[in-house]
Amino acid sequence: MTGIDPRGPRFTAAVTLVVLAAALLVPTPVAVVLVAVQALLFLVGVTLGVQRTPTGVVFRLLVRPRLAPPAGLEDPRPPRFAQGVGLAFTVVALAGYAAGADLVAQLAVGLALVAAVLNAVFGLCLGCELYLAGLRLTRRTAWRRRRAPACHDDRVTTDLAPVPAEALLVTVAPTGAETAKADCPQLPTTLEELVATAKECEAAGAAMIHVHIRDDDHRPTLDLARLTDTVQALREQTDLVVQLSTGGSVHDPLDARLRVLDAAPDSCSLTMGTTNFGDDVFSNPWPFVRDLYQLSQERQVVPEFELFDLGHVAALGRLLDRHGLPHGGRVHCDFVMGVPGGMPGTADALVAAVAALPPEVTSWSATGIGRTTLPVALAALSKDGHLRVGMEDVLTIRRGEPVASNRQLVERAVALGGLAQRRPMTTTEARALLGLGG
Ligand code: KMH
Ligand code: ZN
Repeated sequence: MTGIDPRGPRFTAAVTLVVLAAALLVPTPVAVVLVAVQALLFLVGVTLGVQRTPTGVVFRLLVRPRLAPPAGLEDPRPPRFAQGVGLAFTVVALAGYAAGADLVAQLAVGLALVAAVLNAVFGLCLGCELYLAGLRLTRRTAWRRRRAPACHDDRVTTDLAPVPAEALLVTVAPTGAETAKADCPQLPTTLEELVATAKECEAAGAAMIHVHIRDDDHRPTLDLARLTDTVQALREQTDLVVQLSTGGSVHDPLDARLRVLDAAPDSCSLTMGTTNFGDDVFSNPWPFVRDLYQLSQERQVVPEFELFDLGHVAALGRLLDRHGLPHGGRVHCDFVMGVPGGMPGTADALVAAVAALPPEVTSWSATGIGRTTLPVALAALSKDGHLRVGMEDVLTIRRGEPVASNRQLVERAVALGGLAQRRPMTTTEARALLGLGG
């Protein structure tokens, strides 16, 4: 789904305002013609989308080129629904005129006019609000009806192949940006090491890889050429879903983190707010979150929303409300728990966070940092969630014993999943889960 410039529907509403206001001022025979024309315009909006109405086309060809780029793009479905509401009012008006009930007709035109004024003048689209309210209501009902409230497929987009509930997505986060190679020589920091790890982890049951890269001195980098080479190498040598980190390290500037999408990964991480990160701050101000999200929509990169705190869960709801669904129509998020400064890595915190997820969410995974890795994994499985594991998040396999390899962590996640009667998801299923077409 491609987003649209929100000023287009507003322009269309302004034209509607003029047509409907005129219909209230002219004699009935002329009013009937005007309302019929407006009904036809609404019909086009419903069938083809508001951006393809004659006014939408005029906006795109003549108005938009004279304006600054939009602050963001919007989901075209709510305004399309609003066109349907407008159509209903104009049909009622035409029926009123036909029945000689001019007052009823004028009332219907008047109500449609009020909606057009609110949209054109104040940017408030009542039909869109109605659409979103309906969406929330139906999804909440579906959510409650589900035996397992956790994840999977049928709440948002029923047009994509469902993924069996027993399939467990295992994401491997093999490197991270916060551990030094000198402290952990088995950390994969070169491209060769990363690809070797990725292949091993895929064979062990991982279906997605969350990638941070390092420079020749093993330090975190967001160098675009390296990122592009990494995506290409992972695509050539594995079938894993390739997710690039846009979090980078706590020291990376926001503009460099935005540029990560230039490497065209399948997926990108997208953290929903700022978090204290030990002694540092992992900065994610709202404008950055919004810009990164809109860029992901434009570039058709599927985001994984990283949620370090309960406030991030609320922010995700706000983002989806304001800017629509991600590319692909699925909403996948990952709880990163136990970061010093974020939510604790406990079953209680996970239950609270899952309960607060917006209804648009179609799947989620969880990872616990350090010693919270096992409690979080077990709690996630008990809530039918998916798992992220890897040396980005934990460096010991048990108390006092360093992790030997990422494969070891993936194998453990697969074994835990097996106890919960979940089998590792294939990469094809992972693509379906995440809304990665093809
Ligand atoms: N390295 C952390 C500060 C992400 O990859 O998107 C941020 C992080 C999140 O790892
Ligand atoms: Zn990361």
